[in-house]
Amino acid sequence: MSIWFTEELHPYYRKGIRIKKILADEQTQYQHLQFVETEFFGNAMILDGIIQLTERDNMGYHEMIVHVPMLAVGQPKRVLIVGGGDGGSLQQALRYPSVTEAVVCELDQRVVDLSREHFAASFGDPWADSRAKLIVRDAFGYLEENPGQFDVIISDTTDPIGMAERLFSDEFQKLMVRALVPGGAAATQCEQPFFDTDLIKQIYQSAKALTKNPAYYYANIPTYPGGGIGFMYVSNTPWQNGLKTAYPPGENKYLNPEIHKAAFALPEFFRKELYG
Ligand code: SPD
Repeated sequence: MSIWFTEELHPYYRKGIRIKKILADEQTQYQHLQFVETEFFGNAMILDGIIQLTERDNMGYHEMIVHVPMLAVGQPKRVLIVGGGDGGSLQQALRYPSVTEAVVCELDQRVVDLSREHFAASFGDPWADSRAKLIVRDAFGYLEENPGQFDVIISDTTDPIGMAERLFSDEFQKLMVRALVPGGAAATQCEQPFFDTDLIKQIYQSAKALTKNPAYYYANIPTYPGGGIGFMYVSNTPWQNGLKTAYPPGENKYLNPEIHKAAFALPEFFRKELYG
């Protein structure tokens, strides 16, 4: 027997995946956390009814959110991942031999614990790397206390609902940019052009007021609404610098030079909305 899981992030749009087995289902201090074994996408993590990642299609998300800013910077040493308790971004960031420390600032320890158990086949155990440092707390306070510290910041968050709404605010972007070293780069989870146009415009405007070269880019992820998700690149360093940088050791499953460039090409309706 199999069960359909239906996600309704937007009240006018639904998508579903078929599930073989529920692996974990608990209410943590912060959220409803579920791990399921799906029929096609491997294991998946669901938070408050929204799919966060699956083993089969997470590579587009994690490779793009991590490597675009990392490659632009060139030799990143200190990296901060905001959220990211599942370990997918951490695994990608640790591929760089130049990285001396990768800090993950995650609010919910249970996300880390259960991801270690249910995503081990895909991510190994990046937490066992001596360069990985887990800080279980709200990212705002941590950013406030760490100005000018990071070569790269990855904001690997849930959708802007409830507690996570603040992570899409102007105030957050200011703190994030302040926490970068000069020439550092950030990438933030930045939703879907069709469904979230106004939010993305607002984030772009605030990134533009703070840095010289912000840009929006996109990746295909079948299990996210609309079949994909975008990211805001936030930096004074142009993202194009990364096109000349060699990839770190290890295998890319999504990113290649053509995808890197093409990810910044936007459909005309959205390009006009965003860049005028
Ligand atoms: N609508 C789903 C957006 C999920 C973004 N967060 C993914 C976390 C993966 N590390």
